[in-house]
Amino acid sequence: MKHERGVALVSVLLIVVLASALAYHLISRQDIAIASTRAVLEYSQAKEYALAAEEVARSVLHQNKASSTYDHLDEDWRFTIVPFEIPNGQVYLRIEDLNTKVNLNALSGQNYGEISQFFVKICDEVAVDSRLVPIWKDWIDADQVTTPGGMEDYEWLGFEPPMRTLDSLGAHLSELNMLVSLSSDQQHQMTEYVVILPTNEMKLNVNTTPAIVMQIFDPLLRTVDQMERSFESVEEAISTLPSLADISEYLSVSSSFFEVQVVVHYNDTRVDLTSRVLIDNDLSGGRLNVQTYSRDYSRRHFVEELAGS
Ligand SMILES: [Ca+2]
Repeated sequence: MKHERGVALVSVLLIVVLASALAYHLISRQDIAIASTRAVLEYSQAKEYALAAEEVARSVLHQNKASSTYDHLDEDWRFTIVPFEIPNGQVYLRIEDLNTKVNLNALSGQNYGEISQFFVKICDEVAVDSRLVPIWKDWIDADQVTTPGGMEDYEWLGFEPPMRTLDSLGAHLSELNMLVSLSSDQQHQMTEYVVILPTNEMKLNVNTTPAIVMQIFDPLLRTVDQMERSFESVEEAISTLPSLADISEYLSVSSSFFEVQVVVHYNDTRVDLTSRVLIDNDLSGGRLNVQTYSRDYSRRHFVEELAGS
């Protein structure tokens, strides 16, 4: 009898232990599910704040374009107030002009002979083999005619693994790494000079292009950062800086491409957004469009830089 009671007690204890373990397991799983749902919700909310900041930037750019025909560094879009305070967080926002760097896609356009010389100088500045210039040109131009020093499908198919050229405009600077090996320092330096825009036009805004890029065209332009630049026309800029006359066809006083950089801190979540926008001044329709053509959530921004602009 005693033995049977002992067995019953052990059985009851076993059931209690199993029930406790099951309850603990269920509670743990529920905690994980709650934490996971909270993370998803917070990320979605932070992403919405980032998109809202992009909308603010587009609106600032729209107002700027509607009010003046030229862009310079003392305009409102340069001084967007940061950070915006939001419930349980902050939003940092900065707008950068992209018509301040040499467009790599311009190598597939007109005037390859002249434009390639600008890129050769940039390669010299960042200590990259200038053979990159004809190789990149063949990579993005629509034809299969090999440029001197370049490579089209015929050459690329001989590699292991074999490759074929893109034959359309590049979309991201990282594509350069397909063609040549660049150190992270070289890549970083390259971004000071060049940009990839969804056009084969080369257009630099004389009011906003920094001296580091300007001096590629003439060493005398090394001092432009110390000047007040708010030229209303390219002719006015040339009258002050005569060496610009040689590259006047690549100059403008207004910009069409901008980059919007956003950082959102919301509770424990952070979202970094880099949006690129195109301002399309449809003169025939009388409409001004500020369109986002790319969004990237992978690039991390320095909040200090955004707050200090
Ligand atoms: Ca090609």
